[in-house]
Amino acid sequence: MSHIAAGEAAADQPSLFSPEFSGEFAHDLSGGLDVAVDTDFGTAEHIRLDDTSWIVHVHGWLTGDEALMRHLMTHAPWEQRSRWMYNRMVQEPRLTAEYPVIAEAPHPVLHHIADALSTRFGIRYSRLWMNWYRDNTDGTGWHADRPADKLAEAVIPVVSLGATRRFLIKPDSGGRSTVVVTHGGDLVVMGGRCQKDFTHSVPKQQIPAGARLSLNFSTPVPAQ
Ligand SMILES: O=C(O)CCC(=O)C(=O)O
Repeated sequence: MSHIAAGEAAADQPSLFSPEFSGEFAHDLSGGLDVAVDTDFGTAEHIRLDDTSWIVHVHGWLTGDEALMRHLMTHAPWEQRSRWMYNRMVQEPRLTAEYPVIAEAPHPVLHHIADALSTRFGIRYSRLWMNWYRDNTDGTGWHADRPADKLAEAVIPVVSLGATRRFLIKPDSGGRSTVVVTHGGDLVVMGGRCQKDFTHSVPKQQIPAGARLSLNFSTPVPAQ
């Protein structure tokens, strides 16, 4: 793992949702939640995985993550999903909720988080799926994200709310995992060929952890 660049904290930067922001978004976009994002991405840490794959870890990108987490826990359409594992159906060790069309998500804060990410990365993020890791015994196994794994390259932003967890990514061809420790409010962006040449996971762990939500933004179909 090599760090290409590390930005400085941008605590004083006005953000899309902050009351001091005096631009065209000065009206309340947060829908009553005390949530803000750093539209300068000032705390971005760039992690180069190989020549064609990268991660950007933006520390504390979103403030007010606990308030947003509580709101989503109460209002999002959470499901307990099951899947076949070998020859039996097992419950996934997490809850999942999806907004296939973010524009239809009930809370405006989600639209504006998507807009901030779309502006930054030049990709129209119109779809959101969310994971709720109830505690340290929940997790996500090694996988690449669909449908982004059909593309040669993709840029997938994931916002963490709540408890600190470990996000791991490793080359398909073998080799060591890169560990990114995500705190509530952090943004982790997987870019380049991460969905082609790497798999990622959020492992279950022995160390106790409270609830964590991850907000995963994507495009509806693979863009050409
Ligand atoms: O929770 C995370 O940080 C990643 C989630 C993920 O990889 C997925 O849902 O596909």
